[in-house]
Amino acid sequence: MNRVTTLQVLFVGMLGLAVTTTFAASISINNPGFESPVLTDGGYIYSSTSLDGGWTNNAVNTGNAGILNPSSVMYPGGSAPEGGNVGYVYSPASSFGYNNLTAQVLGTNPAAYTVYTLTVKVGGRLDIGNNGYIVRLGYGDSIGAFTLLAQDNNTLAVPGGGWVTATIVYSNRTTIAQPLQIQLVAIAGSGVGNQMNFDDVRLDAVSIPANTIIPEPIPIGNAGFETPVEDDGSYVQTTSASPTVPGVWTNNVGADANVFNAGILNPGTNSYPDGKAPEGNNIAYVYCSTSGGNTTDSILAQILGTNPVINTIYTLAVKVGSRVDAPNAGYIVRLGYGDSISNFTLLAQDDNSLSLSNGGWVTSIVSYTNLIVIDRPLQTQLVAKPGAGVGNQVNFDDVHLVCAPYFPPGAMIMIY
Ligand SMILES: [Ca+2]
Ligand SMILES: [Ca+2]
Ligand SMILES: [Ca+2]
Ligand SMILES: [Ca+2]
Repeated sequence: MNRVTTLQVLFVGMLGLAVTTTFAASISINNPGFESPVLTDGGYIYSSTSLDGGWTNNAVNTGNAGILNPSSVMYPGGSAPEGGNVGYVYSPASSFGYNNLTAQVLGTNPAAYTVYTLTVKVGGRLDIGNNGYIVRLGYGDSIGAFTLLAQDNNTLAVPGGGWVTATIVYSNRTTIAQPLQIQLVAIAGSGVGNQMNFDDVRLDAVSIPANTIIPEPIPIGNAGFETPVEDDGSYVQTTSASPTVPGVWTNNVGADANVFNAGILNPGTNSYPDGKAPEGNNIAYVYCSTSGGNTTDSILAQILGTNPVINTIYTLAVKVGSRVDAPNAGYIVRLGYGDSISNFTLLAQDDNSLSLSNGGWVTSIVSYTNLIVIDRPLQTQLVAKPGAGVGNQVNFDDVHLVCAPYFPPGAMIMIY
């Protein structure tokens, strides 16, 4: 029997779950609150390899992860968010640039058309500093054989002596014949005793209809500007000898007098509250000061590895920020195509539609529905407009591009 139906484009994932759900099933996690073994207040265990209850370390530094019953020196009242114990991961100065972690391989494989929600409590001790966290959901039967599905790379500021809840939502399209794996990471820092704590790990799964259209991410190199690793307050900039930002970003240095018009920065407390990036530890800066010789827009661009596909909706999302200690004259986020900055055809842009507040971040979203064949690569451009004032710049972070099939209004799709 033939059946005629209309498919609807449902943006799940980046734009949130837009389908009616039935119920969430919890996926079993061993020792999810690190309550085994029972420890006295202030007590801890550690291991260079495995911990009680299924957690395994990457074992680069002996003792880099363990289980802890925090004392009142570490957290107010010596309490944990759940039970009495928490997990800890330690990434000391000696491992700067290398992040230690603890991981658990679960007994369940990723299922098709399933939305996974992972929540983890993340804490920072009062008596020891931290350089941020990463919570990862992926698959693979060992730490060395891990494939990332989604992560929260230090998007939340963790207060000393306090806890936040990291939440990852991932919509999975196809069955994967390897087990789910959770990784809890402490980002290495130059501080002594650099450590993150974790607790109350939960993973829920919800089935969604098998005709749900889940947008596909388009790979963007160095999308969070985390390469190279920079210490707090330090940066790398372009030079006349190397007119590109590390990774695959390129600037328009040939277009104006100032070659130092873009770079990568780990913001210090002088430029953003808590010295925090929206994602990870680094951000991009694009600098366009008329006092520095810039008279045209400064552009940081990436030419992507795919051409625009016909009948496809593209959605680009970029965090845009303004430093406390530097002026800005506005930003532009562009989606287009072309194999160089000068050979660029605009498809859609956000030309400074959001107001930037000093020390704050907004999310610029650019959407474009492509209905024609284009035989040149997609390109994204992050722009700072020229302005007076020393240090005139805009900052960018966490660049995401997804695509989904477009069905014209009223399109009838034959399903047999
Ligand atoms: Ca606990
Ligand atoms: Ca305690
Ligand atoms: Ca970043
Ligand atoms: Ca910082």
